[in-house]
Amino acid sequence: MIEESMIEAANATLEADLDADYAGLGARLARRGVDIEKLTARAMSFGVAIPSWGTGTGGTRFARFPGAGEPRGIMDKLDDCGVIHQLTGATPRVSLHIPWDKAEPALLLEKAEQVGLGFDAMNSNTFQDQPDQPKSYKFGSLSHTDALTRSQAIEHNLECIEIGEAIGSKALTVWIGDGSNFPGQTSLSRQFERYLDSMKAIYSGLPDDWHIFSEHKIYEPAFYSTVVQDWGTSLMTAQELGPKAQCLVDLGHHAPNVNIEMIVSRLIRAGKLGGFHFNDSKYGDDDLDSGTIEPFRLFLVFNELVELEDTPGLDLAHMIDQSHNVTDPIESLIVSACEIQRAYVQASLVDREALESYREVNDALMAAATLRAGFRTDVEPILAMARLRAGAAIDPVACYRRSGYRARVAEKRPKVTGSGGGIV
Ligand SMILES: [Mn+2]
Repeated sequence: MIEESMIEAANATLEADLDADYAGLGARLARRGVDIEKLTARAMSFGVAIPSWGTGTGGTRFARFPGAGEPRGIMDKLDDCGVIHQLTGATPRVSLHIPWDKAEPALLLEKAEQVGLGFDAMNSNTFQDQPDQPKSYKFGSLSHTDALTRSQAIEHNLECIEIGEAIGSKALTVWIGDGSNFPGQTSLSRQFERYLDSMKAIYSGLPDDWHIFSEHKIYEPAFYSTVVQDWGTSLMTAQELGPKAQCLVDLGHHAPNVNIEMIVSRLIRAGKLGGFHFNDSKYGDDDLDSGTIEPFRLFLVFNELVELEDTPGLDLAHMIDQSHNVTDPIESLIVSACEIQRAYVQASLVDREALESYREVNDALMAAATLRAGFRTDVEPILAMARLRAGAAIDPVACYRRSGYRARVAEKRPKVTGSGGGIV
């Protein structure tokens, strides 16, 4: 972790400027009838979970180029996640992936407490073969033609729930790589039936206060068809399973230009939106950092969430899921958490009353302008003030670089040489 005194010293040099910027923005917002303190309180209440796997350098199927001080295992990952939360004040929980993060639950809890974190949704992995597993997932897992392979995948998911229960998690996210690479290779309908049957078996092992999230993805690793390819299939799954089943929307898992904010709106209408995996993409699921390519789309997603935030039962799991191939993962996760929080705050300052009145009289131009006024507002002083008040860093990346954390852990963590990549 980073010394508190170091964060305080870094903040001390920036505080006067921040106060001036905050006061200026506060005055501008007041003229629009917006109370800056309410926005700052909202920023402080916002949290997004860090994916444990995001703390390692990601890769493509071509290569992976690990950086210095790569985490050796879950305990190192939790250290890194602790630093991200320490500096941003916006990432209070970690989402684990099993079996990658398997460890004694008592030790996980002890470490999480040490670094000031809790646990978010659990993630199962039936898209890879583990060294000791009897059945291969080469041709699928939960939807495999072979009953024993399906059972093995179901058992693994039940084990993820068991581990999650021991560490205070309340949800399981299921994403499968099942699909096909050739037309005719599989029965599209029977494969889906087998998937549903397997999901029902997992659902029956779900504790009462848990949720199961089905995560859709348009393609890859299967390149012709994917069993849970879009939100329609995900919604059908969630509806068929029951009230504890919901859909998880990973922003990168859609075709380019798909209107994701509409999917968000529809899933909330159906009472089936469970959470998000935030990231960004240019072409396909290339897992770029949140807010780097299409910040306006991120804002529009949050606009739906804020507009519908009083919907009964809406309780979303916000998680990041992206691949950091060319940056220090800690820096990317810091910036991404702040970008996600930024979109939330920008969406929160949209004048909803005005927007609604323009909609009612079909004033498309002013409705769009009202929405854009939120997106165009530079809310950085609000985010920085939220961090300062939470004891985090006004400028988290600068503070992180000055701390020398990466060089320090690199001394303890052995150098990892390049290897074939792969990230979900
Ligand atoms: Mn995902």
